[in-house]
Amino acid sequence: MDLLSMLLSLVGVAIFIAVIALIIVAMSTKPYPDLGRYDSEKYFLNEKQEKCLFPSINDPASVELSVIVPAYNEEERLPMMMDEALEYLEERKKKLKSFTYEVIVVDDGSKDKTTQTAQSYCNKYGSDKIRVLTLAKNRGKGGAIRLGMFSARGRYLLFADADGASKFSDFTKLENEMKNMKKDSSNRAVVCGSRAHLEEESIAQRSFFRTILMKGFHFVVWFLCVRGIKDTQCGFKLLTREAAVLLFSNLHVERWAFDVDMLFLAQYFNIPVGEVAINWTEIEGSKMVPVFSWIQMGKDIILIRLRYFLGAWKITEKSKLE
Ligand SMILES: Nc1nc2c(ncn2[C@@H]2O[C@H](COP(=O)(O)OP(=O)(O)O)[C@@H](O)[C@H]2O)c(=O)[nH]1
Ligand SMILES: [Mg+2]
Repeated sequence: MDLLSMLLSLVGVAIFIAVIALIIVAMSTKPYPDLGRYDSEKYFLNEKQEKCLFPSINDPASVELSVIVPAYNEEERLPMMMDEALEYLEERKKKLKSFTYEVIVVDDGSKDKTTQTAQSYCNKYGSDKIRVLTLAKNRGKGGAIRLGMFSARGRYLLFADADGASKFSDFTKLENEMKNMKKDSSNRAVVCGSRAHLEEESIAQRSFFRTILMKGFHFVVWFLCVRGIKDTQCGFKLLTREAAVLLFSNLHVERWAFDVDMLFLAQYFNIPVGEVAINWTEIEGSKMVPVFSWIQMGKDIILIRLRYFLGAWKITEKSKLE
């Protein structure tokens, strides 16, 4: 066999393997996300420890702002974040009586006392303001935020990390952008907090290897999924109720890469997306396992593109949940 025919047969084998891999990806994929919840996840405890049913995102909004806090083993980091957020929200309410809010802490199957810690805030402030959604099974950050959003009453929905890495008062920056930006004809829009302006500084603090990984990650996201957003991963994002129901009922990724899936869907639906620089402090105790989580996210992002491209993941326009 000469060199050319050997090369040709190698290419043939590679194509064959790639096709088989694509077929396996397509066939092993569930077309629609699992939006179900266990019975116990439909209720919260009020300040009298009575069981109450969460409302649905299909109901009309009845408060101005819902803050969704995904929390996994956060008994230690959560109090600082809650204190800061509540100081801001209460201050604002004092100034403007018509301002109404709720905070929903979603305990994503924690093994520590996250639920009890969060419930103590409900006992103090009342369940009109603070609610705890305790998931029976760990879903991942995206899955937890989804269920929090589906239980929320806000006209606007913000999600914020439990470790208080973002300065809560920067919410006003997101809110101003949201109020000024053009929504689509169904009042859908998303505003992302952004740490892109801090990149230079973080490169100075990071090892060369982590910088390469970060740049590589940005490139893969840009190349395959989301363009025009500098920081897709920031855990501080504001959505209109109409955007939240459509995006989160189509979201397929429940783990770290869920932001990329959410923004990919926003671009698919032509939902306007804004980005605003915010303050950010890295807080000790990150749950991301450096290299492992990055590889997992990279794999998820390649699969997002592939699965939507193959039609293995379906997207629906209907914006109400069953
Ligand atoms: N729901 C859920 N949230 C998680 C999980 N792991 C981390 N989080 C939350 O995601 C947010 C950011 O997590 P963190 O560990 O600070 O990540 P980092 O800031 O990106 O390094 C926090 O609110 C965590 O509680 C998880 O498995 N499930
Ligand atoms: Mg953090």
